[in-house]
Amino acid sequence: MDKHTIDELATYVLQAEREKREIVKITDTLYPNLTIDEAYLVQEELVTRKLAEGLQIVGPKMGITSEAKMKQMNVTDPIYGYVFNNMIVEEGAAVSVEDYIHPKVEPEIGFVLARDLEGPGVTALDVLRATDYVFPALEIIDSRYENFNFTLPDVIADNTSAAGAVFGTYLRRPDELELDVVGVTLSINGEIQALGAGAAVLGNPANSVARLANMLSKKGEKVKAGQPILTGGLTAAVRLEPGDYVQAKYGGLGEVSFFVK
Ligand code: OOG
Ligand code: MG
Repeated sequence: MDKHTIDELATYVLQAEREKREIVKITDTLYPNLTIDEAYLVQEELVTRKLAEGLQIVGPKMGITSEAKMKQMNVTDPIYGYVFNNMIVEEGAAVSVEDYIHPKVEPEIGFVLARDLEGPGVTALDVLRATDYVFPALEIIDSRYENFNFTLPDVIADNTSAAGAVFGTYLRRPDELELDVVGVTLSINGEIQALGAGAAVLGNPANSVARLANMLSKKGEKVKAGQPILTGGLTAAVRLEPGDYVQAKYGGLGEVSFFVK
């Protein structure tokens, strides 16, 4: 794929994000044969441009790591993208639906590492030993594509629908919990909309961080100490509406919430 096409596709997706409007997915007509590797080149270009605008990467995110998400999105492999500083929502704060296209929310378990992890060959055990703490999180996703309908290359090129993140402040050492059996409920205005457990994410969310390290190693990159890492939705994502009070509660890992107006 030539540089001109990479630039064109990055512009296509970035403009939709900026103008908060849906676009037809890339693989429909613009570039039907987009491969996964090419899609990551488009994502890299998009990240480079955001950095050039003065935005900062807060941390990486994994996506499509659970059966619930694979089924909901009709795609089958984990992917990664990046959360930027302008996407951060304070715990307990309010977001406006007008700042998004068709936002959804999903509960996740976050990790912060005490030391860098470099693949290949990183295991869940390596991750747990390198982890400083885990924390509860809510991710706001907002695919730029019509009806949240996309193929794997499309969603990779769209920075994996990244749009918002609320990081809870309840921190736990990973050995204080059995992460696979940490339960979670996602409720809106007090009504449970979805529920799950840590094992929904590749058997254990630590596997998701290992997978990230191993995927990044193909580009000569590593998972960095100190950055919050989102390991992927534990449940299917739920559409946000004005008036929503969104709360995720975890077994042994506290809770995290925000409002929608
Ligand atoms: C893609 C983003 C997936 C997750 O946690 O699975 C993701 C999407 O569903 O739009 O963030
Ligand atoms: Mg997610």
